[in-house]
Amino acid sequence: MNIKVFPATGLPAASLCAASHGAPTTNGAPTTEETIQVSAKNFMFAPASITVKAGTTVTWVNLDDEPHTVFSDARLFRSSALDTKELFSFKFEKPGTYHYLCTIHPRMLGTVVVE
Ligand SMILES: [Cu+2]
Repeated sequence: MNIKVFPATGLPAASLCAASHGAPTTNGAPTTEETIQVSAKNFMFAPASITVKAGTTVTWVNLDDEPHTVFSDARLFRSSALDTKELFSFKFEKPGTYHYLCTIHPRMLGTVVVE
């Protein structure tokens, strides 16, 4: 038996994805909400040292075939073991200098300076 399926016509195209922060249309103009990506690759964090503004979210991505972690010296944040292509994010609210490492490969060191 055929069941008649009504095509979903007449629905408005998904309403404009409301940009959560009224970013100007200028391409690439950063607002106060920024995301910076750091990769873990070849057993190094790259870039190993970054400087960001307070309120910036830093996202680490593991591009190696080995698991890595992101572990703050000050225990401000710690990821679980990230498999290939897995992400870990942390939002830096307070200015300061934050050192971190990979607990599996402690020679992997990185620094986030928050201004
Ligand atoms: Cu590692």
